[in-house]
Amino acid sequence: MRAPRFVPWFARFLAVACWWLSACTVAPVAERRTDSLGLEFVRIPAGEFLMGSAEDPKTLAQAFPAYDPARFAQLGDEGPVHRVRITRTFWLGRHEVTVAQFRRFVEASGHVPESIADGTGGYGFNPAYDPATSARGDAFEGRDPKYGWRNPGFAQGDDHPVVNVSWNDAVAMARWLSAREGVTYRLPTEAEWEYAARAGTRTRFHTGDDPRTLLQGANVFDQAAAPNWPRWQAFALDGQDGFPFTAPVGRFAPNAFGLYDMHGNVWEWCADWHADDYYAHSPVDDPTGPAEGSVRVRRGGSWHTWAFYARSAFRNWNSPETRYTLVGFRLLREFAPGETAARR
Ligand SMILES: [Ca+2]
Ligand SMILES: [Ca+2]
Repeated sequence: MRAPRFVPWFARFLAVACWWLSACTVAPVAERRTDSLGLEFVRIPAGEFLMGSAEDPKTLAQAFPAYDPARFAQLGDEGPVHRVRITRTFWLGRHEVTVAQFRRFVEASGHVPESIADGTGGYGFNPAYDPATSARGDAFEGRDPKYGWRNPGFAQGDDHPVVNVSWNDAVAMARWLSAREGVTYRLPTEAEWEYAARAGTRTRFHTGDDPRTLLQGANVFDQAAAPNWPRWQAFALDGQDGFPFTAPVGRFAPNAFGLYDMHGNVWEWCADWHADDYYAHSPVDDPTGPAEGSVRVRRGGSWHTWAFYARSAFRNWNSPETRYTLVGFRLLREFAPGETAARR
């Protein structure tokens, strides 16, 4: 008996419909909230991950041939790789804190940023400045009162990440927001930061192992930035990310948690003191860093950072009063707007 003519047609229709439905299936949209200052937060679920890196210097030297191999023997604080459990869901800034958001904080709170309060200013880009002429070889001119969060020596729009802000300034903003919103704002711990940056990945960057993958996901030291520092041309990313200085937040692809600029744009202050040997004895659950120290951790690299130092595992640090053209922050909120402990 002859099969009804509509069967093949219907089968084809079903196949096309299934393909269309699957093509339309996208990754779940990250749950987001916005607070009264306009800061957006992304819900980061509790979970566990492997923190740190155990890559051997030979492998790194092959992957980053322009670098002096001695650099790869200086990464002891990235190990040992160890399991960390983040036991509480938290909300992390979708973006780095912007110039406009920091200005609103300063204007509403009366906080005087440290670069102004101590009178010594910040750092800035001056094309006429030669790092070789400075005692420390600083890449930027400073400290100088003409530089600060309002003026890093290059143009910044309101939607760029604020720079020249100290760890103390970042904590002051978190405390002010905590009082204003009635919930806890703070800097992320180093463990929360790396957990959030990796978003389930074990690769050097959340975009992959190859530094060139950063072109899709980060504003780092690239061919757009290199002409301003020709001595470091060899370390510039092989490609154009389009930004010789800071970029507006959120211009590159987010990671799997929906967070932007975890690599590059600006270094981000973390809550912790830094210690080289901390990973060897840190607790599994919610590590918060050494009880005391002299320098605070910063993470993720910046618009001026060579790709190698923008890796998820890389740890850097400065004294809490440091202010620099490359360092900003993102805030963590322990509860979403309107959320209570009972509902969490
Ligand atoms: Ca760049
Ligand atoms: Ca960043």
